[in-house]
Amino acid sequence: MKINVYLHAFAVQIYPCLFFVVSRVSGGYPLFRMSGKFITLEGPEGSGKSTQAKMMIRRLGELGIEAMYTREPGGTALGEEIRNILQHNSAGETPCERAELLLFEASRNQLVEKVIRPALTKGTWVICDRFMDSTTAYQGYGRGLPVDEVKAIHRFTINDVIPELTLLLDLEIETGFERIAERFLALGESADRFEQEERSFHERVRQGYLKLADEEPERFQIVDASKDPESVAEQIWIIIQGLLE
Ligand code: Z5A
Repeated sequence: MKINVYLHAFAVQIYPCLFFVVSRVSGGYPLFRMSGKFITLEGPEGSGKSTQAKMMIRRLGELGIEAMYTREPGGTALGEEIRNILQHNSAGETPCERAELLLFEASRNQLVEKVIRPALTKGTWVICDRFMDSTTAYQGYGRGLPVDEVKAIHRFTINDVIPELTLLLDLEIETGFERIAERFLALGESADRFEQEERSFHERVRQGYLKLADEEPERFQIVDASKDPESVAEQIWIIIQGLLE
């Protein structure tokens, strides 16, 4: 009888109080998100995501904050294999639209469970070069797959590992193409499957990104990526300082 009374008191009074305190402390998110911060970089091709990710990690390091770089598709051994299939048709055939989407999601789930979640749990910041919004922008808005269904698949894939901040490096498509062309010339690279898509595809992707940012202003920050790398880094650093506070 006495045990029942205690159990009842715990269920009705103590547990709700504990839940309230814990969720206040953790900002309403699962506890593992308390320590490391998860930041994603998004944007059209050539917008400077990789360049900025590396500059940001260097600057965080100067403050004694451990931060790691990872990218999509890829970031794990399995993910890098999938990247090869997706970008260079290494399986010998072009994936159908929904198969393409699911390959991106498979690479993502592997990255989430093997790299991102463990790093965040340890308190390491994760700076990810593309994440779920790339799929919404490219496969949803770019290819024309139903955006609501694409977002529902993300929820399954990311399993509660949600970016705290998404930096959208916005840039005119033409400027991005020019930067990539310069890089091809300098490094002797050739265009992958996505880079061969026509201009209108990339324009739909860019507009899709802007729509996503408009829908989730609390997560997205739009950065003008047309400036020189140092000015873009400065815009980003102002946003990061907000996170540090
Ligand atoms: N994709 C998808 O469809 N669905 C998905 O779910 C995911 C991806 C995750 C991945 O290719 C492709 O997969 C991508 C979308 C699709 N394809 N597209 N298009 P990737 O990883 O190889 O490509 P990317 O993510 O677009 O990376 P990128 O082309 O290398 O661009 P970036 O990382 O944004 O830029 P960067 O490497 O930092 O800079 C590019 C060049 O510009 C380089 O020579 C820099 O020195 C130069 N640069 C950088 N910043 C500046 C500034 N500020 N001024 C002038 N020049 C600059």
